[in-house]
Amino acid sequence: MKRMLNPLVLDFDAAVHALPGEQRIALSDWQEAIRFGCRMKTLRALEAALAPQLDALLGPAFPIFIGSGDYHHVSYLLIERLRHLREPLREPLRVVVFDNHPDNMRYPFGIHCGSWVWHVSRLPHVASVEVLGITSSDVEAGHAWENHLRPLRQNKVRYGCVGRDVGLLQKLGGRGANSYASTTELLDAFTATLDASSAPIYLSIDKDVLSPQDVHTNWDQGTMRWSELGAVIEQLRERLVGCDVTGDVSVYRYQSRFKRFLSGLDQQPDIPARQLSDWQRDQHTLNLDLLRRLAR
Ligand SMILES: [Mn+2]
Repeated sequence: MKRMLNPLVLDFDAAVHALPGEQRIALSDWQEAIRFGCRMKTLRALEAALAPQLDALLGPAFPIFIGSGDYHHVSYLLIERLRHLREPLREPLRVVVFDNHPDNMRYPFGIHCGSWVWHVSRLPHVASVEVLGITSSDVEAGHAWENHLRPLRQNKVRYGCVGRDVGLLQKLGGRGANSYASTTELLDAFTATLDASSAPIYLSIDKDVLSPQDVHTNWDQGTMRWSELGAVIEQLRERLVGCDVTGDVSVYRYQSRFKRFLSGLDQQPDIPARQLSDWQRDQHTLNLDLLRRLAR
């Protein structure tokens, strides 16, 4: 019989409804400091506050729900801490990210939800980071320069885009940048690489990769269907040494004018309260199915 996994909820923003068997850490006091982005020093302070609980919980049995995609940089802490697993990693980690954005952009003020992949690619126990399902214009034309190019040149960070022109990125040496005509082609190409190595996999899902036909998030969304992503997750699950989930939806008004300014640049849409509760209910249904698919 399949066992339901015990999820851990890092509860910054009350986006994630109660999940069966969950443990939940209340972090609303950290919302202003961490949301969207922060100094590395601030992320370290969060790490110190979480360390005792995280070390007891890290591992494949505990998918970690972080809330809105505005917190995706918390994944950096979770991946970094895998160095402290009781059973050390047998070989360097393959980090697989599903996201509508590369999350590998330049950001001079510390770390944020759009730059954390670059930080992860520099960790010594990480072999590669694949970001799959990108349909954002972040990878094209005038935005190409905003990407961290070095890990793309080294093939340490790889993009699997859908329907995007990555010609300029490739001209700049970004051989890790690829685009496919459809989600199906992208996922077929990805799953064909799975048998080539036995590297342990860390899975990070930002549900903004999904079509708005499945769920709504805080960000502009991709075209992948949950049925497609769910099937890939079932193929990966035996290899997972960790998993986190963002892309649940919440509303927040920053006290900091600086953060209001930065997040305004990204044109996140306003979400009416009524719509928010409907969207969170749909997200909850999907989260339950995700837990079923992760269970072994
Ligand atoms: Mn993300």
